[in-house]
Amino acid sequence: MAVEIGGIGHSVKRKEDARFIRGKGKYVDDVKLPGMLYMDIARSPLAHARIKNIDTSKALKIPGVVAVITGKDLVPLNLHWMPTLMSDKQMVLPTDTVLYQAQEVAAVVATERYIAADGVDAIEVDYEPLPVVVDPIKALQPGATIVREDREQKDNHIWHWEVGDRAGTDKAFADAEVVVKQDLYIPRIHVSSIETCGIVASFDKIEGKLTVYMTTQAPHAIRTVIALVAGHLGLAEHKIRVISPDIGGGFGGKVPVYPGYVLAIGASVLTGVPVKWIEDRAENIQADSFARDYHISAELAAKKDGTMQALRVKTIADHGAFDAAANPSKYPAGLFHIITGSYPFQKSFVEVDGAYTNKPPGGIAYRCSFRVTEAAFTIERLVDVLALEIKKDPAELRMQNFIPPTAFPYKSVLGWEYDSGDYGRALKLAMDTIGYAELRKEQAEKRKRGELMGIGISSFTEIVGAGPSKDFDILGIKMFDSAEIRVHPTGKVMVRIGVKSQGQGHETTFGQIVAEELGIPVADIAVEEGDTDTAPYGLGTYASRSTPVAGGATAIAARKIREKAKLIAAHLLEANPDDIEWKDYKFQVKGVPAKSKTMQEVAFAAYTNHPQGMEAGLEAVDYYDPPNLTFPFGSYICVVDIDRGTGEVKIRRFVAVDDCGTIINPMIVEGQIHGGLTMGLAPALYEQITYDEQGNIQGGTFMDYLLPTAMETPNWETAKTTTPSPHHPIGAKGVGESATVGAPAAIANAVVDALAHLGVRHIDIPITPWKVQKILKDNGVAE
Ligand code: MCN
Ligand code: CUN
Repeated sequence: MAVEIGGIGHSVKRKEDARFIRGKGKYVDDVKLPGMLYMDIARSPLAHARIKNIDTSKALKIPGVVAVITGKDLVPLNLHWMPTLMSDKQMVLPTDTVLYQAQEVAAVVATERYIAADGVDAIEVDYEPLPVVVDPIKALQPGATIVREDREQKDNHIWHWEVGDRAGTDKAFADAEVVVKQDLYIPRIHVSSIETCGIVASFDKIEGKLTVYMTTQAPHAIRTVIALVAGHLGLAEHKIRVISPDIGGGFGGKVPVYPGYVLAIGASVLTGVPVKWIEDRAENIQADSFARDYHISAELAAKKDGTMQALRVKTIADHGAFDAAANPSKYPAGLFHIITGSYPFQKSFVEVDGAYTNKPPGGIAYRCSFRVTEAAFTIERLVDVLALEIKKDPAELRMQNFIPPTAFPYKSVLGWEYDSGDYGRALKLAMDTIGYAELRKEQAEKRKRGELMGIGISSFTEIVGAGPSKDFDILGIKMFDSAEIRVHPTGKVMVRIGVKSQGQGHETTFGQIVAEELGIPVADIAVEEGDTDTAPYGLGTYASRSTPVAGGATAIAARKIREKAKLIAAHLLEANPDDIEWKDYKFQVKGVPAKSKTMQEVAFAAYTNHPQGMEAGLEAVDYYDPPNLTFPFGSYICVVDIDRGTGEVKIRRFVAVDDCGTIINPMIVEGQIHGGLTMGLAPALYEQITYDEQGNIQGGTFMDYLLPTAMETPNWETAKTTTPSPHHPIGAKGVGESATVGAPAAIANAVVDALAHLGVRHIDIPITPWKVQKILKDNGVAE
């Protein structure tokens, strides 16, 4: 019975894969509308320059070029600047100054994609170079080149944010028996989704209606923002339809609004013809928002026996030229204050300062619900630094300090209330699975022979599922989420939700939630997302919030349907509703299993034979505002071998134990973890974007920006524990980012562990062969 339903806990095959693996997905670039024009964008070769003149005459002479748009053209429309999600503003097109390399300078609209590109090549811009500042620490010093001359404040400081008890923490440090300190740089990296960003904007001049197909993770929020920003041009919210079709990976990179989107919409409104803009790969990696770029200085105070007492963290956040990060309004540094992690610190203080530099906007939440990756990496690295300092096994040190399972719900010193957890169980399972004790013995023997082997642990705590709406909003729009369920007369179901999959499998898993609640086979349930004309209002998919928030809405909406269905069942069974129970996916008269009705029978009756006085139909809507976030966690153990000749790090084994509460679809969760682990491996060993002194990007192509391929990716071994969330309607926590958050520290800790006997305490990621080989050479152990 249960197998046929395909409810919660079943590895139902992904419905969406039927089209994806046949190449039949429908992405933005598959949208082709009659008369459609194509847009391409001219970009600045310089990181900071005055624009003396833009000559568009040659471009306009190219046959097929319809229009060239510059900043000056946008001024009368008041569209040359746009608000960012972080209450900053960002240039759509510059009128006089460019602030980073690859910034948009002009747009060309043409009858063909390649003619638009020729038009871009023919635009002549006269630049006068200005001094460049790329280092946020230098940017904050007095006398530094000012990036944002448009601001009243004449320096590069964006904001200061702090949380915790400064004086109490200072005192705890002054009194501490042991203090360890570590500076860490978590480099700028870039989301590299298979699909780049794109839009087809189609403005119908007669109806006054704008339809936008767009690679966005949050279609409803985009609709509202368009209405707020372009309302003065006559675009009202009921005449704006945003459709987020299939998306080839978002990972946080498709949350912000990029100038290209605005330009394509503007071009369609002006021409009355559909306009398509599809970013190319180089534009995507060079100009779109970046992640991380945190300069952290962290200190941990403890007793001699290893009892952790206090944490003190100071950070400089490089946001590039505009603060276009996608954080909830209240938290400019995201949820960085989850940094106390899995440990019951008594005192903590965290401060972050944002800085402008001549670089593209940074600070997006790349697979890390708002700076959680930075936080988890810092604390899990710091715990290992402490272990080295007091000469204690890092597993033992963690076990000694973990917040005990009996302490949940646990209120952290920096203000979070962790819903549930059992950290010791997860670490023990990881240790047993990998054979930790044996590995330590092997390592000791190898060390005697001069061989380099390391074991690294990361026991992270995640924080996902924004809302609750009292604390979480974007530009004032509260973070709740929604579901609307309609049961048709023949017992088939349509589910519409306010979030939007970018590959996470929502069509399958949200169907499974409804299947479980209504006893209708998952095959009979269609799930639709991403069309603002049909889906209920929601805040979209990021921060692993779909399951915690829209998942809650889906379960509750289904339960509302079941409540009504019960009354109809009682009517059909000629019984008192109080005598009806929901059992084995059916309504039964208590104690008389033979007298029962299925949900399908009830659905038919809802339209053909419903009780007198009751409304016909069987549908429900729920807007769910979660009481709290969910706190998934895990323990990862990584074993590395290091080649003394090349400095290459080889991951021999990697065991990942994850706990995301109740699991809806184990196969999908495992897939999320595999993908997430590879995205954690990437910054640990390979990926980094750097800039030279002139602000030229050094990692602007996949020749220089190293994505791990199947060759570099080890065989991930996964296992799980299940600690349900006590407040979530089905006990589920989010999981989409856990592995990316947890993996980098396990890998870095393993490498440091392999080299610890040489006096190594820390290596900044990415840990490249070059960095390792230098350590080996400096210590005379290179082969
Ligand atoms: N799931 C489950 N049981 C749970 C938790 C989740 O079966 N206890 C399932 C969900 O139903 C969903 C998937 O796992 O099908 C991920 O769920 P969730 O953790 O709620 O995350 P979201 O759906 O909100 O996805 C967002 C998350 C984020 S923020 C990034 S970044 C990321 C990630 O998902 N981007 C992805 N995974 C991605 N996977 C793909 N293929 N593409 C992306 O762009
Ligand atoms: Cu943290 S990236 Mo995801 O939130 O889209």
